[in-house]
Amino acid sequence: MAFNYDEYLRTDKMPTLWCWGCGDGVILKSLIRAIDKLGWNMDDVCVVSGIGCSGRFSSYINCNTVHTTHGRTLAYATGIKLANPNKKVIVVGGDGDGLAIGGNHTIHASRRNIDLTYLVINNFIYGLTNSQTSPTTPKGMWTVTMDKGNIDPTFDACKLVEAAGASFIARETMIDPKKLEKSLVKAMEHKGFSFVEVFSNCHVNLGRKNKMASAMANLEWIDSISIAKTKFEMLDDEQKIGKFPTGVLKQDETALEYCEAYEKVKEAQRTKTMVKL
Ligand SMILES: Cc1ncc(C[n+]2csc(CCOP(=O)(O)OP(=O)(O)O)c2C)c(N)n1
Repeated sequence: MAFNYDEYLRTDKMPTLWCWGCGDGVILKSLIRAIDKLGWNMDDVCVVSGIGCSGRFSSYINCNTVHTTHGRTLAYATGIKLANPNKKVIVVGGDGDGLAIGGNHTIHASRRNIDLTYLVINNFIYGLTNSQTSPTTPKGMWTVTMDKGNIDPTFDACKLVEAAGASFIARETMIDPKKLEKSLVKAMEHKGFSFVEVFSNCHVNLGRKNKMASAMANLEWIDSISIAKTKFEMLDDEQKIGKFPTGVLKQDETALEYCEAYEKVKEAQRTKTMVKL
């Protein structure tokens, strides 16, 4: 039987505001199927999103939702989770939202290991505001703010959160929504901070002046820079340049989760002792 997405969507908000061929809808469907697979009750789920095209996730998914300010998703989500440790909190944002204006929150949520799943939709550009350079825009590409070609070095989000201490890290592409769904299931099952970066297309704002103005052309480029982790590891250093490994890149189930650490603070307060970690 066909999967009934409508059960999980605010159908009165359809059609979406996303451009034709945008990856955001495919990613939303992967997220919904992953939640369905886990059998979660939508009353227990909270989706927090920022500002941007990716920010529309909280408008379309039918559960508890918060559409927050640009770059501040993780701050809101941290508060929501600490006050409701039994609820499932999923955060969605763009590369601009999570790596530029919200980059600091991404570092500290990773460091604290709070039990949130953070889905960063990396379309390599500021989509909603029409093509400004983001921290992941490849060098040399046209943007409205660098119309002679981007000179800023490109940023690897997965390496950043690894250095900051995230206990679960995955990277997938919108080209393989089933694989994305599987990684999302693992991320959401993980106890601690799980970071999932998804490469997605924005053929309208990234592609239009970078010779990939169709969704297919943009996805072909994404395919050319993405490579399964096991194959990536077999490449020599020179071959690795400009390529990004996909799949689950890190999974550590032993790190202390932040809500559990906070319970220890409450216990120390009750017993007037120092926290025992
Ligand atoms: C504090 C603040 N600064 C700037 C903006 C304008 N703004 C809205 S969305 C956005 C960037 C969107 O890009 P990204 O986060 O990559 O998400 P996408 O639209 O590509 O999904 C910006 C700069 C804003 N809303 N608030």
